[in-house]
Amino acid sequence: MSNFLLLNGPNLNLLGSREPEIYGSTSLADIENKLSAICAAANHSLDSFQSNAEHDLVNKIHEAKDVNVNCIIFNPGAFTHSSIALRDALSGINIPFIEVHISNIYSREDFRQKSYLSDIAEGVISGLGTEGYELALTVAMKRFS
Ligand code: CA2
Repeated sequence: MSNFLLLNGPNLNLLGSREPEIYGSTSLADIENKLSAICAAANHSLDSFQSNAEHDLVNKIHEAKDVNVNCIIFNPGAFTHSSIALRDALSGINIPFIEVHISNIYSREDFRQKSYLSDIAEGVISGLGTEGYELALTVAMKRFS
């Protein structure tokens, strides 16, 4: 049995309620439930956490080490483009993570095209909608179980 962590950053609690043309109509709860079901069927566990606060995300990343998380599936939201603190937290724990973006950050504004995390991620999924989370989990279960 392996432990996975689904981590979502700022404003992703709004998924499904606004801007469906960019982020789709699936809610964060739908995504969390789907990934939990996939994990349960494979006898793995999934912890899901969303926060709008950078320090809560940093603390959750630190905690992942204590509870032996095998892989983190992380959509850092807008912190992708600004947060050295999240980068340092992820660098410090030595747990693989997969960066997920619902939208294609490379087809959007210039400021979204810089990620402070991508070069230390196992890989990045961007632009495949909310299915990107499931794709990340599929790979995480194969590689990090
Ligand atoms: O495409 C992604 O998943 C992003 O990480 C989403 C972030 C954005 O800042 C990144 O550049 C790309 C924004 C999340 C905001 O989510 C909302 C969802 C519904 C309604 C409003 C915002």
